[in-house]
Amino acid sequence: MQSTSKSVEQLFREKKESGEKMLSVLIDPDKAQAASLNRLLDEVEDLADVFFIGGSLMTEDALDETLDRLKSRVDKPCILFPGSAIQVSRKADALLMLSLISGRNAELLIGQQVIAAPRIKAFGLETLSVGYMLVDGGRATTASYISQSPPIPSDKPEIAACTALAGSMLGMKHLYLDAGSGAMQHVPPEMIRQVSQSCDLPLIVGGGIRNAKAARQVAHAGADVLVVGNALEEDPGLALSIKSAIHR
Ligand code: 1GP
Repeated sequence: MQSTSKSVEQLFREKKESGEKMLSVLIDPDKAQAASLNRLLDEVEDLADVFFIGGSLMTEDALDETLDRLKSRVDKPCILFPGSAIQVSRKADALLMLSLISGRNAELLIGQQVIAAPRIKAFGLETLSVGYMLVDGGRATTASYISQSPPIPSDKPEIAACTALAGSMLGMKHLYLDAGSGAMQHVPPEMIRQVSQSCDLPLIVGGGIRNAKAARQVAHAGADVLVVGNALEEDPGLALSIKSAIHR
């Protein structure tokens, strides 16, 4: 890591053990022009615990530039959340080494990781192994379309819990339940509850968390790290209410 001495994995583990919920602000490099990013950071730089950077589909070559802008303003871990092997940058502090365990697309279970691994090693990036699960959030998302994998039905928490358990038995150290960016409904509390009870791993939850009430439900159900993207892009001022809701 560049900006802090503690590893991100250690940070996630310690926060989980202390019960302190974390807020991750998702930055989409395609949408992070200087003015909009600065407007977002004015509101969130003190409230975010970490930043995730990435997206299921990137149409601009803006990853390095976004990280430069971000790191010139914040001293929080900037963590890549890659949709594919091209989303690797030496400028980040760490990378979520995602394996899409809810899907059966070998390319996203292991294929893209094989392609990215040598560059990740050469860059010296910290990697966090993550069992990544897509959950139906009420509409087709870029994540489910691009990954060519059906999401877990939202009323089947037991499928998510069994998938999480298998991921933990395979050695994954973090879990991520994602309803997809812009989801109509966030991951249901019952699914979060069953997954968090199935194994003792830091649990990241995102997709469709649009206000403080939703954030409180998600945190209360057992999420350790809440990821918010769209809602804060649209209204950065929401960060304060979301942060206080998850800390209550
Ligand atoms: C999606 O979890 C993120 O991968 C964030 O989703 O943009 O809907 O907050 P939103």
